[in-house]
Amino acid sequence: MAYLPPSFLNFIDNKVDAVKSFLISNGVIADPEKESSGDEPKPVADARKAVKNAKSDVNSARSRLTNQQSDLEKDYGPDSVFRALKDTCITRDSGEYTYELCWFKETKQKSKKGGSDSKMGKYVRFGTITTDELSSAGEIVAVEKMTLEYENGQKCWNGPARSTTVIMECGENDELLKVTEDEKCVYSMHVATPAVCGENASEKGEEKSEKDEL
Ligand code: MAN
Repeated sequence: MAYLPPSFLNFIDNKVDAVKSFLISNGVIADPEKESSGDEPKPVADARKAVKNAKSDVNSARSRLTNQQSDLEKDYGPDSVFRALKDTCITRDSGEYTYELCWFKETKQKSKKGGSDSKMGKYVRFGTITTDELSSAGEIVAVEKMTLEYENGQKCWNGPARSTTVIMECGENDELLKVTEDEKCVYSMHVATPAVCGENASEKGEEKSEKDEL
């Protein structure tokens, strides 16, 4: 540029400065003086905000996906017939506590006297239990029932982490029939639910014998 007259260079410099301040005042480029104060031009701030929002949308979509994936891995029984019970809870008052069963989630012992709640376990898997029962014909018969196992609840003082076996029988409505503490901090919840009607081996047997009688 040595061959250009200094006055022309000055003229160019002034023009560049004028264009720059025009662009800065219209928010097209960032003002280098303002940059350090953290005061961004509006379009830059807007773009940054949009990126931040998009990132948080991606994160929440990712966490929804993770939740749905772990839900798909959860055991909802044969043909997932129990999935409809998910996110519902039933309760029953018994003695000084209200017991709560949240299907496929957790069981709780809630104090009625203002004491703290005890978590009685988190849902882990299906199981079965065989009990002796008196049949309508007056005979003792072995009845197999489906169970839901809840483990790793609040630790019992001088004992194990609380756990619950939910023993299911066929009934018209979801109902918590009885809660027992079989050993210290090992609980059983007896529940009625339409979800197991026709599922338990014994109930299939009963259906069959009823039909045989007809
Ligand atoms: C609480 C309740 C009882 C349990 C005792 C054990 O009182 O959870 O069911 O037996 O703690 O200390």
